[in-house]
Amino acid sequence: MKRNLLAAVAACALSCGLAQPTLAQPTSAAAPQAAAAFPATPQGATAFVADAEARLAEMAEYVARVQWVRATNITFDTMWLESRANAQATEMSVQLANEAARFNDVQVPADVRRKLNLLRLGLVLPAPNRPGAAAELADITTRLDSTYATGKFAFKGEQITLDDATIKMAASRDPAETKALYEGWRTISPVMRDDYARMVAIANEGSRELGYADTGAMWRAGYDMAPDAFAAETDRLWNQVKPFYENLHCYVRGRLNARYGDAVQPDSGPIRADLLGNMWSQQWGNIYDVVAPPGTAEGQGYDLTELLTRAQYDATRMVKTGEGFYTSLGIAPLPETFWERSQITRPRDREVVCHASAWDLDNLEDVRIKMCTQVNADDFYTVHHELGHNVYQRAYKDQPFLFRNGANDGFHEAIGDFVGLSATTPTYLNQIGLLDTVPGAEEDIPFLLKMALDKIAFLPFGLMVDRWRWDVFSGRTAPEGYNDAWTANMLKYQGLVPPGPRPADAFDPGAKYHIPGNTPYTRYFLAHIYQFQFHRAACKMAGWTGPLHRCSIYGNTEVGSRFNAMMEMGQSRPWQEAMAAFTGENGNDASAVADYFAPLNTWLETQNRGKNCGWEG
Ligand code: X8Z
Ligand code: ZN
Repeated sequence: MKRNLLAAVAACALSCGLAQPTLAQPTSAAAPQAAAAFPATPQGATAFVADAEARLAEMAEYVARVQWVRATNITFDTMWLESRANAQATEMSVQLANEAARFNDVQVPADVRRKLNLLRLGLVLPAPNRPGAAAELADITTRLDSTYATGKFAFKGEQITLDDATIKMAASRDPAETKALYEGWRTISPVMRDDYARMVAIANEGSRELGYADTGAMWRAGYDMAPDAFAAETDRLWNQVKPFYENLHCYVRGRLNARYGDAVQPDSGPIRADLLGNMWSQQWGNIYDVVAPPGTAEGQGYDLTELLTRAQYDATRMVKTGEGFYTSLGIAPLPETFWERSQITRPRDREVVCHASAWDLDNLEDVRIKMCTQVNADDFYTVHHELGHNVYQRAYKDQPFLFRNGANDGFHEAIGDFVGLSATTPTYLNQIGLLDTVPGAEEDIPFLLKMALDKIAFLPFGLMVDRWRWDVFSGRTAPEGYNDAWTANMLKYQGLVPPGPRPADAFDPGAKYHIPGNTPYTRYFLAHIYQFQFHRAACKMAGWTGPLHRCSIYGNTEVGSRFNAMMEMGQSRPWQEAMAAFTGENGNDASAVADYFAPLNTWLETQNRGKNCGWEG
């Protein structure tokens, strides 16, 4: 995850996780003095921004450390502390955002103008400027996040956690079992619904005071283009890749039908969501064995989970291996404190937030990850993903505080995913000794199918989460309709249905981390486009002329230094310039996704010939 400016000052690093910090020391008397100290002149604006950056930096570190303590040890007291720290930070951020408006009509240097704008965009959930609002909002967000993190449910007579359920969901091929897991995990979230509705109301009040129509409009404003243009841009990208998703959906549906029969999965209409090997059906790679090309038996000649287990990897070795990829690009090794202070596995003796995240505690060198790493293919990917956040954070640490962030939030999510595209190639797995031989061209379709199950299947999920939230924030979806709207989005975008009717009190969105965690999600949709743009450009730079899915940039320091140059820019320039700096392209472009998967798309079309693809809804 990536941090938002003020708000998150903390930083949690990026995105994921945190509850959303905000900044600052509470300082009651500061506001009235601001106008006098910083007159509405160019010099006043410059001094105001410098002062804001200093205050925010201090608050950010304070909040990040409190958040870290809560996220790695959830108790009544750590929740109390985090809630208080977040409230202070939100108050500071809101105050600075409002004060920034005094310079709207003052002619200021471009970087000062950019920072003034960023001050207004820094919060994920702004509180209105009335006593008690920030505290109430902070209580709710800490409670929501902690409820998710500590959720457990009964399965076969045992109380299980999400970690356990994730592993079972990946491995189970028994539809009664996957249904029980799907429904069981969703029993943790009905209790969140009223809190969520109240949170939406408060944050919308705060967003309106900052001049936005609602909180969703504020989120869409962070992309160096008009918010409506950004929404239209996500539609355009989705339309570019949708035919491909429909081909994959059609093929997978047919294979599930062959495996489970008409009573479980008909060969028409939507797919049953619990059959896809993932609690939210967001990545489907875990059911590769079920959908492997007919005639190839288990298809792809290796299973990464098996290779890691056979080579006796443990969690720390997975992280060390991830670090090794980055250092091979010429990027500095992680600081010693990373190893001393990170949470790499789930502690046995306390409640923690297991959803993976990367943190930047002091906005300088104190970077860490917080994971409950398991030795499997999913976490091999996640390790590279999280380290990408840390690498980005260190690359932009010399920027002024307000520019220490990703070019946009999709960039932050795309760094590690881009590296992961090389780090999952058979060539690389062979180089690091995990795979004995590099398979030939006969493995191309199996390999691409496996990748598509994760990367293409993700696209509609990456879009639908915030489509739901945008409607919630705008009021188009009222609290009574929260669950139905979520289910309707699953059908509309993903072509999926739950395994059975949902109970009247269901709040299924609350069972996905980023909803109670308040992490905007469109960033991951963007990252699933950007990582292919980065990969295509990097492979070209490396002189690679073969198929993109076989390209690995491992060990290429020239690519590494050009990538680092883009990362060093942080958020100092519009993201389009950062994109151009590395790829020579100046916009979002899904053609790189099409290029990467082209052979598979052709293959899927042949497999689907004569079928009635698609679904109603
Ligand atoms: O939340 C994450 C990362 C942390 S930023 C583990 N991801 C999304 C998710 O799990 O839903 C990475 C891919 C999508
Ligand atoms: Zn991330």
